[in-house]
Amino acid sequence: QINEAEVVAFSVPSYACQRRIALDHHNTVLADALSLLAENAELSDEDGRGVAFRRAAAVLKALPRQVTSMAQLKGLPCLGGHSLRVIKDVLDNGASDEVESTKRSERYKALKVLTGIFGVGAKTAARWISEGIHTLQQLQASGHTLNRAQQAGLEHYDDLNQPVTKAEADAIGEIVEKAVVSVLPGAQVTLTGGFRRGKLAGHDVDFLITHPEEGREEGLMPKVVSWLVKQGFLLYQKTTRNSYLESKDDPQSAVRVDLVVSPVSQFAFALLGWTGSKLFERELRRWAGYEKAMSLSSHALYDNNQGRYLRAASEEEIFAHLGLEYIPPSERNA
Ligand code: DCP
Ligand code: MG
Repeated sequence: QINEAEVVAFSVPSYACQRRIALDHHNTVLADALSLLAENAELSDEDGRGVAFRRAAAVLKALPRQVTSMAQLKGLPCLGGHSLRVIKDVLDNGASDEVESTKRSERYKALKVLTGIFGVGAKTAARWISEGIHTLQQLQASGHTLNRAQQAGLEHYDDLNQPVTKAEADAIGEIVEKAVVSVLPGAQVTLTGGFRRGKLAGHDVDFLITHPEEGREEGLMPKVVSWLVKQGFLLYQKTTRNSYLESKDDPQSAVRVDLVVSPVSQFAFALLGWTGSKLFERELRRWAGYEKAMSLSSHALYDNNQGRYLRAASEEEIFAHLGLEYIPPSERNA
């Protein structure tokens, strides 16, 4: 006998940037299942499906208790039919057939292995798979010419796929700090990305660099890079941002590092834009566009109605411009 009054449906705001999502939450099993399907969609170059699963996972992460019945999910945003089927499967059977068979599929495994190479994206991996290449050995035997980033990525494959710990991130932060102040005294380095959100491990270490005097940061990136190269640290640089470091004392260990330089007038936007999570960022931009007629980037915020850029010296001011409650980095883990 079902007592309807006992089923308390949860309530969650529509946009992930309106929710506080800490690293620890109450629905890890369900969120992990949906995240795996999101990852598989992203690896298959189906970003729309990927975002749909990410949004569904982020709703579950925001719930105040563990989900035990489908009835609790009534009225929640972002839960489409596909996500609901996966959730039901997990609640009924302890696991989802679709998730388990995806994990076991040759295609998913090959996509993981190949995109694990620094410089290889979903499209390249898919092309190789269509040629029957599923492993690093098969890739090497195929005679494909890899670009410089990919060659380096292959050479340091194991290192670059090893999660970076917070301790390593801090050690690298000291090196970057030293490089930056050596080439531009007074410049400031801020840890962004997952580590700023409180994660204890990450796939890379993200830093944002600025100088309190506008304009002084110009031309800083190449100088920082050449300082690091001279010290024997920097192995390879892909673009102005993606790069990775190799430790001088231990040539075996390589770590991905992302460096971003921002003029101080844009610093708050860059800080907000590079702290993540990726879904949180996407939702902030969606909120800005759809709800406020504003365009947000990691450089600026433009108000389409007023026809002007809105200045901000802090993340708090940007949230205020957007009409959102301030969410601290540790609760942006959507
Ligand atoms: N970012 C973004 N969109 C992208 C890439 C990055 O919004 N396509 C922003 C949000 C990310 C931040 O940059 O959180 C850093 O990118 P990472 O890929 O390093 O993401 P995280 O640091 O969050 O994760 P990890 O711990 O795996 O490094
Ligand atoms: Mg990161």
